Amino acid sequence: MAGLTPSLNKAEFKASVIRHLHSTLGTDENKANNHAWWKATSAAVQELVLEGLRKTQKTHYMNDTRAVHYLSAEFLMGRLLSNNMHNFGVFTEAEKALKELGVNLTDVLEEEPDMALGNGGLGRLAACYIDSLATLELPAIGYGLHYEHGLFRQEIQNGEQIERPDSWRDYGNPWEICRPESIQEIPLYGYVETKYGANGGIQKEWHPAMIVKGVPWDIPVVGYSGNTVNVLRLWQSEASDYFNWDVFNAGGYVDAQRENVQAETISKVLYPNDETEAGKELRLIQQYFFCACSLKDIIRRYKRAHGDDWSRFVDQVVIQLNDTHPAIAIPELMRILVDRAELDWDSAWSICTQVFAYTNHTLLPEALEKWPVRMIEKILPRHIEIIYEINHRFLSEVEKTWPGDNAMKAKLSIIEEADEKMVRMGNLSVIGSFAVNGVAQIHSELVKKNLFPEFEEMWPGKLTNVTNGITPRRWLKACNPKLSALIDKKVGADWPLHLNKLTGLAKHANNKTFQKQFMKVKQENKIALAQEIEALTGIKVSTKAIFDIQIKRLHEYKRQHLNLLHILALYRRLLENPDYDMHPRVFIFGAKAAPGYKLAKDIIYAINAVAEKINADSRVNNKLQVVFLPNYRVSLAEKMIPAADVSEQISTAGKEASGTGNMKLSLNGALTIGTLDGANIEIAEEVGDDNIFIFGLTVDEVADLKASGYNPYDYYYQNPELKAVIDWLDTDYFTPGKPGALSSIKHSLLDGGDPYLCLADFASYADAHSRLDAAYRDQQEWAKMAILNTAHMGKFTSDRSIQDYVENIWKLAPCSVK
Ligand code: RUG
Repeated sequence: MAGLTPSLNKAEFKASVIRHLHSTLGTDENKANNHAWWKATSAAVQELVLEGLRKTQKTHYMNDTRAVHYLSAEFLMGRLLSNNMHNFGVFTEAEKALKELGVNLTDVLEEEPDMALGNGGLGRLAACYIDSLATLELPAIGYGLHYEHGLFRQEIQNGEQIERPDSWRDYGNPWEICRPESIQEIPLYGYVETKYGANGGIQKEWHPAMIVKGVPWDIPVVGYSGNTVNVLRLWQSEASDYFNWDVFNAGGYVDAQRENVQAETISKVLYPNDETEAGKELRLIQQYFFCACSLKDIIRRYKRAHGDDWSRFVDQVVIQLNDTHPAIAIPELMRILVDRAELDWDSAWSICTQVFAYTNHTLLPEALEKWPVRMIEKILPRHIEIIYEINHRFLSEVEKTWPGDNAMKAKLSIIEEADEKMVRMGNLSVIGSFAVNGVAQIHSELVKKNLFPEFEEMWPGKLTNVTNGITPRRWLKACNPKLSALIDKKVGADWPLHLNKLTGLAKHANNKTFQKQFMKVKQENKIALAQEIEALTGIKVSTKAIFDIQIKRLHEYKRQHLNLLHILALYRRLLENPDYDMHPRVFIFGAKAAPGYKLAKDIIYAINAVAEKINADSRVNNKLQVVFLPNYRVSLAEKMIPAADVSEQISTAGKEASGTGNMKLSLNGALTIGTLDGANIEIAEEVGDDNIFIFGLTVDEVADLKASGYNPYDYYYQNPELKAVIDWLDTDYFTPGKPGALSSIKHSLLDGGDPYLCLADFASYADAHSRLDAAYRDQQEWAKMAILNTAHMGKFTSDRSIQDYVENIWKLAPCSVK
């Protein structure tokens, strides 16, 4: 039953923390505050981490391992101390050691700022994947950007979202290590010179107008059991010395400063977009910067073992492109191989197309990246030539497949011939990769059927599926210690490594004692969350109520406003009939909106306005409460998820590629109310139709309804309750003295055409909520359903996803580190 053997016992841990308090921080036990204890505890753990890192790197080098290089513009790591302690098996020893020192570990953990170098699902997925890669002892490096400011901190003022800068390293970050010995220099702008060799061959030389330095910061990634410690390498931009001195010597001190600022701006901020195109020159430079640094790093490491012999490159290196954000790596590798290594085009292209694989995370047209040709031409003049050459050769393949079909060429071309010529990064990624995957079964089917059907025809088998997953170490073991302890007793303590073992809980689902234990844990987690809610918002919620949680980025397709319409309907029913029969419910939201996304911010404002009104209305308060928790982030998710009774996964069918919050909530025993979208479909398959509340239109029904001319007014006029709640938004009931403050939502739902079909799904959604309410009344039945959710989530461990990548795409072998 025992978990991992701790690598330090209590006494050793205590001694190490005190040593660091004295000699790393220059303070002592009497003076230290929680922040100092956090730093000293982290330093004690970092000693274990660095030892593991050194051994891992040596082992990988000695074995000349093939490795995956995971390129991602986002890594949403959250906090690392608790995770690293769990992975080394020292959490309990540390807790006891600190207790003896009069220090509470929970308070110490709260000192750590979240590493929020990502927006949402995509960035958190990357973090789960590097956790699993290390746990499965696979040689891997994550590559990304060392943003000075991660995702903005959200404050709510008078109901509105206010964005504040995030400063995650203001007081130093105990985990990261700067590696000046591996600095790279990255060219930008300038022009391309064409040279003709004696044998008539053409040589291209890029004369950049600017060089920036890429400084690597390594964050060690500790696998569960602590054997393998891989690295997440994040690039920070700095002005290159030689460039500054040139300008400076020419008398341009101010200009030199300007160049400094420009260079440092590259890694300054994470673009706060999720699924919308930033459309900024700086964003393209960010993408190129981290890809170019990473490729140079990959090639440096390869050359250390293989010199200039490129023949083994494809055996040693696989590069996963996390979305199209790193797609510029494809022409960059071609540039290196053709212009610098002087390989012929075909050999270079053969290498490229055996090295890159691409993950698509969305079908939303606005999220499929395109860059103006003119912008790439200006920033990366050689790359635009290479992109044209790739395209030219690709279009002759299209000509062979569909002779004379110019419409087909226009559709598949990397270049979109619009008023403003654009480079389609999705097409470039598919053409330059040997494998392309979607992130859930239905999503991958839609990628094949709707997004890239012609590519599927040209290259059958290239498009595939890897359903997303989540690390059970962070998302159950660490965040829900009470449930974890209960599970340990039933199925043994090794489920964090073998999540399918949770099926062993199923046979206890009808056992009344186990049901009581399971629900007791849920209740204690709800009490803890209620305390957090009160601390953050001042709202006292009833812990007897159903905790109904929707946590994710704010987007129309995720339909937080559908949830809100239903809350309004419940409120109205309660006002009309004070005896309206419903189990008390607390609706809890957490969501950030992209700062420029007006309607998303209006929805946040509406949720807060409605919450304020309802929470202050004593007529309904024993039945209905609404909470919007500010600054939703990984560490807040870790507190909310264990306390959820209900998980809202209500996107319009076909719009959510996968979702991963759906997996985390269900794993922690929440019941899903959801559409047949993304991974909800696979969750339903696993937990069974009786243990999930499915509602709404299917993907095909959505398509049919849209094709037949969807008119939201049809639903508005047919459903008096729906009409009443929508009209309510137009009054000043929720925003006294400010009529019209919530009208933008009504407008988008009616005159705006309701693009995400909230009205079409409303009745079915409300009905599913009634079923859910009825089910909750039978506590034994509910407990059984909750247990079966936890029991059947084995498929969704990120270890399984990584294993799928390894077997079907990367062809990697583990390398055990002793
Ligand atoms: O919206 C998707 C989620 O459905 C998915 O679970 C997640 C990880 O695959 O990626 C999200 N996503 C997609 N974030 N950004 C994009 C488009 O760039």
